[in-house]
Amino acid sequence: MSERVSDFRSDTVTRPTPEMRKSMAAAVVGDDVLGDDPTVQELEEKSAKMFGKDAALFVPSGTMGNEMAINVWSRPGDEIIVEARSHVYLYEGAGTAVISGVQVCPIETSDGVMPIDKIRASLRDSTDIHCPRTSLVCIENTHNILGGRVLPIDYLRLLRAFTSEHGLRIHLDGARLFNASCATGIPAAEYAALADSVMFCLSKGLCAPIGSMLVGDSEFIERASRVRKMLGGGMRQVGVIAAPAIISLDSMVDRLEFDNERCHQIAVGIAELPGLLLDPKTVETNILIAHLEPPAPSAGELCEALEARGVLGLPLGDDTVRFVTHHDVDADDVARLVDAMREVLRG
Ligand code: TLP
Repeated sequence: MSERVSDFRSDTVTRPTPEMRKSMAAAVVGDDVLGDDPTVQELEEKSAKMFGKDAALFVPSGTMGNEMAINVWSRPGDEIIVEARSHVYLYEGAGTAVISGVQVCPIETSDGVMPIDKIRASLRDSTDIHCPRTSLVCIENTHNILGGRVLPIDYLRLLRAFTSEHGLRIHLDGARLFNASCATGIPAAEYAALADSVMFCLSKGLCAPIGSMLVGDSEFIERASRVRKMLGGGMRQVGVIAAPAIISLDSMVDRLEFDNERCHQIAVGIAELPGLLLDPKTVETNILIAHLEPPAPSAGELCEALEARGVLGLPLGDDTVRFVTHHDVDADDVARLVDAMREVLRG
């Protein structure tokens, strides 16, 4: 294997920039559990403002932020509606069941957009003693495992009207919401206005080393902060990691458009290869999911062959592979990935 590695496994692999490292050393800190850390306060105020919400809470991970929101919006024995390939359903260790005691009702889609009719048909009759109460709809924008798809704003408006009519809450897993904003030009606050709570990640394309934010109204954040403490997510002199996160919000958001563009270039470069099922039109942001069929090798074998050429991708099962663009891959890395894919798949 050559020395340089082009790592497309995830945007979570991004490292803090030199400016972020400096900010960590210089950060003014205090005990955040006691409400004393000015750097965390600055990050929370900035986040709330960007998302047009009352308040925000710094949390150690996106997973914890999602699970905290689910816990606040539901009671044990409730049912929540989730997309069938969403992160909260597939990749949070059944935290919904373990932490909040809720049952999930997954809805299958090809693009993350759960049809309102299907949601309506999934609502449970809470007046019937046999049924759980439906309390929450979780959405994911962009949708990771369905290939970084952006949920259309018109759909989100319809969903909001529907949930208001039925007394349901909406939690938005916006781990990569800024990638959606860059793709559509729609500000994060406009998306956030159509949800009761939003989680977004600082440690993915925005390059911060650790952390995510949960935003919502004051009462929600007050309740969420109790849940964070219960889960062991109350952190002390955490200004050292809030400082680079502030740089993320100030200077890493707009550049996500390059990641989106590069991902599209990869899609165009590899779409015609034998055994690859991929429509470049569906690659809207920084995640590319391609399905494989003969004569292509399995996803595991493909990733091994790529690794031998200094390129990393992520196999998702036997017949699906994921490539994610981010701050730490440039145009040369993109060319390397496309060349390596051509070499391997054309045999
Ligand atoms: N996603 C990771 C893996 O866990 C799959 C990745 O490499 O993409 N929501 C969404 C939509 C996510 O993609 C992720 C992480 C999370 C939540 C959780 O964030 P963290 O890793 O901070 O807990």
